[in-house]
Amino acid sequence: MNHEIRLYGAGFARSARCRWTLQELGMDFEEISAAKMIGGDELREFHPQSKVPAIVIDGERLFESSAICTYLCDISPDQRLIAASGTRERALHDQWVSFGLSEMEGYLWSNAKHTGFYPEEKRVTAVVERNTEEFRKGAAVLDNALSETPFLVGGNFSVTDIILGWTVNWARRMGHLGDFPNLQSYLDRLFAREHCALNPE
Ligand SMILES: N[C@@H](CCC(=O)N[C@@H](CS)C(=O)NCC(=O)O)C(=O)O
Repeated sequence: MNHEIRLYGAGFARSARCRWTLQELGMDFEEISAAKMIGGDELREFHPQSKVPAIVIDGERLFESSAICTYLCDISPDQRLIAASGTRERALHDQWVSFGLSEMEGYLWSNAKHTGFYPEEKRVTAVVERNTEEFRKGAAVLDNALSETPFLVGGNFSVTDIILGWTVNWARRMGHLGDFPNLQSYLDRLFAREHCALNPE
């Protein structure tokens, strides 16, 4: 079934997860380059915090990159980029997405705020140190999981890897992968994919 899809995105931002998912699924879509719209009222119509990504699918709005990617896969079951709801594999998808966003990405995001996004007077160095410790605990769990399998669910590439791969690549770009060789080789496998949308720098 064809869908009318409009993605509000910005380069390598989290919207890259959605672009990559759409391309893996072979879905047609229009991407609005929304970097300059962030924080403004026009984008707020599609995202309550006026952030990217936001998407409009057949006239219905959705935000949060992991929810968007998961939904796109659910409406394209023939592409087998996600397991069906109620299966063990789907539970593992939910597990790793929750884990990656709460135990890893949240700390990276807070670090980005305390090292750059916030004005100097709001930045707290001690928060960055604690965040980094907590991030490393999460990264160690993922690194250990990837010592036994090339991809996170069922040994095959899936949308779970698109979502977690973005987080791991952000960690690499912030210099946090030194002690986690399995995360680095995981990224190598992701970068080798034709539609990989991760920032290579
Ligand atoms: N949890 C959200 C995060 C969205 C988000 O923070 N997007 C960033 C770009 S990667 C953004 O628009 N930031 C602008 C801001 O925070 O003002 C998701 O995964 O979609």
